[in-house]
Amino acid sequence: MERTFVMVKPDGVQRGLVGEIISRLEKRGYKLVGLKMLRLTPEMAERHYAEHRGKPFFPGLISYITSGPVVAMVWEGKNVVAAVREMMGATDPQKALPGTIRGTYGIDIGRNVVHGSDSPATAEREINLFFSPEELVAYERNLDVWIY
Ligand code: 3AN
Repeated sequence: MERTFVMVKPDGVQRGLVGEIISRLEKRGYKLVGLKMLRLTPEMAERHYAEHRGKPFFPGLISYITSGPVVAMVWEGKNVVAAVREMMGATDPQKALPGTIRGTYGIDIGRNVVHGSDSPATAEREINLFFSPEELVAYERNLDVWIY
């Protein structure tokens, strides 16, 4: 089964959207296999966002993502990487469709509530950056037969 890395960003935590985001993914049928709250160090933030190094918004991005605690998660299920991207909506909340997480809860690109990996390869890199293998839990749900 495919896995993806999802992070409720500092604005999402401050605004009390952790439960809402978990709830949407749970109700869709995806399985939570890793979860923790942490505050990113600048070093970790720079590793996570390495592809954006040198861009004009990079310093602001690093200070935003390290400004408060985040909730890091790993979610599992069929096609979960693309599905979470769809459920989050466009990076810029102004362009995100109504009903998506960002289209419902966001206004500004610099405060877009949530992160989700953009490909299975990125997901693997991001999961390994945030979680050790022992922190990921494989388990059966009776429910699985009703979803697949
Ligand atoms: P996504 O989070 O949808 O994968 P990325 O990876 O392109 O989007 O961007 C990572 C983060 O960088 C975004 N979540 C957003 O907070 C920030 N970001 C991206 N582009 C801009 C921009 N043009 N101005 C300000 N912040 C940006």
